[in-house]
Amino acid sequence: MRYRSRVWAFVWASLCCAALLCAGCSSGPPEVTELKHYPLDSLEGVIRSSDVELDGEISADGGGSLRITASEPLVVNLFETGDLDVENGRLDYQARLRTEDLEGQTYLEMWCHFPGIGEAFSRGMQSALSGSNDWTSQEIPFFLKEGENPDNVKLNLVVTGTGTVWIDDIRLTIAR
Ligand SMILES: [Ca+2]
Repeated sequence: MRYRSRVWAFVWASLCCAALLCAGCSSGPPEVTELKHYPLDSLEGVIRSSDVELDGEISADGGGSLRITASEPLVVNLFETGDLDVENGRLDYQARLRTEDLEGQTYLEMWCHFPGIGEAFSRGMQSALSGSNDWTSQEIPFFLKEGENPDNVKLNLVVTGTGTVWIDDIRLTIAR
């Protein structure tokens, strides 16, 4: 009897493991969908017009970039997406950044607005750049729970000091 109960315990444990593995298999890797792409080959759609200009010479994608010359700390409001029908996933704001003689830091910032709730932000302070850097890829996530469906997302660039920052090839994706 004792032996049999051990066997059953083993069979039961094996079944549980198999069920867990299957659950892992069926969910698979997250599916990534591109919601917005702003190549910044022109100033079209860029919200903030002061302190920013198109740079046709220096770019990450070969088609021009946006150059920000900061003489004081500033938040550059680049784009607003308007209503997006997404929830229950990870929003990622991606961009290429380059800096020259930056005193202070620069990083990406994203604000998500939810109807009837308000705004919440995500900031890339942990991967902030300062000084001089060639093009680097930056990415900040915002985790949307089920039912959290933003009616606007603001894509900003924060500069906490003075210097020159280039931004290029902005994308907003969702992984779910
Ligand atoms: Ca570009």
